[in-house]
Amino acid sequence: MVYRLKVASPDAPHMERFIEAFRTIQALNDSRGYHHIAGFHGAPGNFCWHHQAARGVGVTARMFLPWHRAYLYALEQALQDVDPGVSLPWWDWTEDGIPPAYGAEQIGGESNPLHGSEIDLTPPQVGSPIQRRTARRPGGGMPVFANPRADMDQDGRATLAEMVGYLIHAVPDFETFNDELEHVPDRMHVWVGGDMASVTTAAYDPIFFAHHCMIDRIWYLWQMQRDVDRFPTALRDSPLPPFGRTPGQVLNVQELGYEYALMSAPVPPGGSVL
Ligand SMILES: [Cu+2]
Repeated sequence: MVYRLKVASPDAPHMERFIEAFRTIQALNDSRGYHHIAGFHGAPGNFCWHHQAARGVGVTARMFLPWHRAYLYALEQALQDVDPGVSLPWWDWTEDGIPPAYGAEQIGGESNPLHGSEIDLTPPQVGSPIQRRTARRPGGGMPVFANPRADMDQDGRATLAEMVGYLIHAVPDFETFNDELEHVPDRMHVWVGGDMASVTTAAYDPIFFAHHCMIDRIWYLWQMQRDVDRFPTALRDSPLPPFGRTPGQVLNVQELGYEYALMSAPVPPGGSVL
């Protein structure tokens, strides 16, 4: 069992370990490598589910959470091939903008693998070639705010922390939880900007996985408040390509060999703010 911990400074022991494993798989050019896995989400694989739809699949279904859980797990498995004790960290964007571990261009005199990665996509994978390093424009893509929390305030809506607390504590049914939660990543993708703002390239930015790890943790905390099996029965055995798993097989994270360390991560207080 590994514990997924919060993103911390690059010299924290779990971050050093994660960064080293990440550097290793980023350098692999085969199916064990970061670029291959990054290609599942948008181009060239286009397997991801958002807002009950996946490209190339003519079915409407709430597969967003299980698909992204299986996706994070695939990356974690690739990292664990390098270092069996490594786990994915989660970025608590209710507290921080881009964390230094992801924002720094260099760490300890070496290039920081979490800062970005090379994209190399050519037709027919994409309409026109994308061959460059990933980029971010934090606060771009919408009026500039100091942090994502301020962005939510501007709309007269909840802060991100309030919204997360509300979702975990006050929304009992999976359908509402899923649909409300999906608005949060949309906002964060736009706030990070650059490649994160496009489904086609988002997963090539390493921060994608720290962001979705936070989403997965919110789902886990929601499950812990209720029961892990609260998921539409009709979707339980649907395939989640390309992972060879079903939603029913990813509901219980302990069965996948990981957990979120609750003690290091106080759950935001509940609220009825939406
Ligand atoms: Cu996605």
